[in-house]
Amino acid sequence: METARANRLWAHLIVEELVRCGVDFFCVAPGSRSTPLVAALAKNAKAKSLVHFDERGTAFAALGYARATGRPAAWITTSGTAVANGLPAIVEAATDGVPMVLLTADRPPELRQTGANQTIDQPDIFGDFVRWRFDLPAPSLDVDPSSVLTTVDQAAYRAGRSPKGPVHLNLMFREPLIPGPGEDGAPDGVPKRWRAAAGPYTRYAATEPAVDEAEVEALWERLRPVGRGLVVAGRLASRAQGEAVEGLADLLGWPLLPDAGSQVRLGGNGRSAAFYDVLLADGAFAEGHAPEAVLHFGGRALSKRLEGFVARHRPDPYVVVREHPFRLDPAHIVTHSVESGIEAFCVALGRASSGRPARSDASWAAGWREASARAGSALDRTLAGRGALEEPLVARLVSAEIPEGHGLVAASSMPVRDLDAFAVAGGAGVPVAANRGASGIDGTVATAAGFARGTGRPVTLLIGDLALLHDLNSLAMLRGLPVTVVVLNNDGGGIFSFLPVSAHDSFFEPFFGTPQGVGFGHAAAMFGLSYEEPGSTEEFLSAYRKAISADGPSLIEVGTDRDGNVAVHRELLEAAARVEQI
Ligand SMILES: Cc1ncc(C[n+]2csc(CCOP(=O)(O)OP(=O)(O)O)c2C)c(N)n1
Ligand SMILES: [Mg+2]
Repeated sequence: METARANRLWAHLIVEELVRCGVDFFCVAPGSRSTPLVAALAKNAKAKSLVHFDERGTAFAALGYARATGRPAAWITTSGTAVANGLPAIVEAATDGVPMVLLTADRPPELRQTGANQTIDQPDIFGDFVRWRFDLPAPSLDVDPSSVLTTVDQAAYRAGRSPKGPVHLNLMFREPLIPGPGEDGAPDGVPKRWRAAAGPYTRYAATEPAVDEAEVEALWERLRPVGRGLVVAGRLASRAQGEAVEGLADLLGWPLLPDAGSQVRLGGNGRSAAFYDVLLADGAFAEGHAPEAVLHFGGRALSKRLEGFVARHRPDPYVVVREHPFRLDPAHIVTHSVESGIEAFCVALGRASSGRPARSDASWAAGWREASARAGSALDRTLAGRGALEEPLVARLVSAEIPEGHGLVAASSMPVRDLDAFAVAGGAGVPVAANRGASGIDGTVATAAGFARGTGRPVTLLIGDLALLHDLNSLAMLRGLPVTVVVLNNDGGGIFSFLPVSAHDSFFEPFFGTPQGVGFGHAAAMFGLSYEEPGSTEEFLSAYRKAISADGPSLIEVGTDRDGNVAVHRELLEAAARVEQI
């Protein structure tokens, strides 16, 4: 049975080589064509796996794992539409520079384009959303097995080097797929040099994009005379990056505006303008605080008000520093775009500043900081005054309560925006993940499952009702994981009530509001999550504290009202603006 032996050998090489490259977490859904890969995975003592029945979920779990660890996970699927189900997560990973290794099983060439069962055109299915793709031939003992190893090494390297992202290996397997249980010994034909070693067959020395020193010097000369500059910390991959950006803001003497995904919005150093989004809602403040320069790090910031503010004032210089080469300039006003490791750039700029200190205006930075602190107090007073469990209050309570050592995932739509705008300025500096590359509301529960596995921490997921319904079956992945799902159930898409379309009474509700009229108690029971439906702040706090200290998953459902939610947002912003005008 040469075919089965060749399949076993190649699958063993692929799984073991990925592990040697540091890709040791495999997200798997059941299927037949991928049998050789799954059999090799099951026998590899160093590999860890997450098994779930839905490929869309396993792909998002791989994404969440990589967000937690900075390392790619591998995604194994059978052939056909199973492969297509990976696309949403792959789009998000490609857009946000998250590494991932896709292993899709396929039929051999004689069955392609023949109408054979579960056979579709797979090799280029992900188009430009993968950084690299390769269609391996069906395993054969006549092909040098070293070629399999060098292909895997190239794939792992291309996923992890700049620009990071998904890579795709399409893997054809001919039947019989694996040897029978009786003939199930170790694979033979393993390259000798590799068998004797513990590391990868080809070791890639990765280069980090480093910025030319002369460029950095010139940039510092542009930045140092600026009196009124802003540092924006957009979405960053780690706490270390966030802290490096905090340090640079101090060096410049400019206020730091930390996005919810910056890893320093929660548990920051106390010197940032955490409530900048709330401040910018106040037209007078925004007009009186025009920046001369902006230095932006990482992914796009969530705040639409910040985007509009910067576009209106057209700061010059406006510098964007990112770890990949892609443009971040929706308003077409960026003057310098720097591709660099975030920490490396901060170190380089620090070096360039030596002996040539920044000449910032101290009252400018203090002005932002003090206004932000006043806004924070105004939010507390207003929320306490209302008493009811409103969406911004729940986001604020979670940010204040979540302990060190935990992790937080925020869904697209209002949950992540409320966290951005209304989270407390202090709190624990927990890692925060949000799928804001392409801002989908899909796959969020699965992302949280992968994030929990990757961080090894208890995780809180703050999510809207539609996003939870969208990924309901991923609740099955939470079994045994300490994940607390806090669902803000406003019976539909609450974000749309903030848009001009909400004035169109004749069609708004059925097409945008989209009320589903569901509660999540039955889903919690179906998937084995403990369930609470608190009706007051006290009940929420007690349910949340209990849930986050449990070993298993919990679901806390908070019922809110979409119209009331618009009103409370308005009230909070007005209260903060009023403080400024006193
Ligand atoms: C996959 C996907 N489909 C549609 C959208 C458009 N969309 C943005 S927000 C939103 C509503 C989300 O509702 P919910 O999760 O309940 O959050 P809420 O708006 O109520 O805060 C939709 C449908 C999207 N971002 N992603
Ligand atoms: Mg909703």
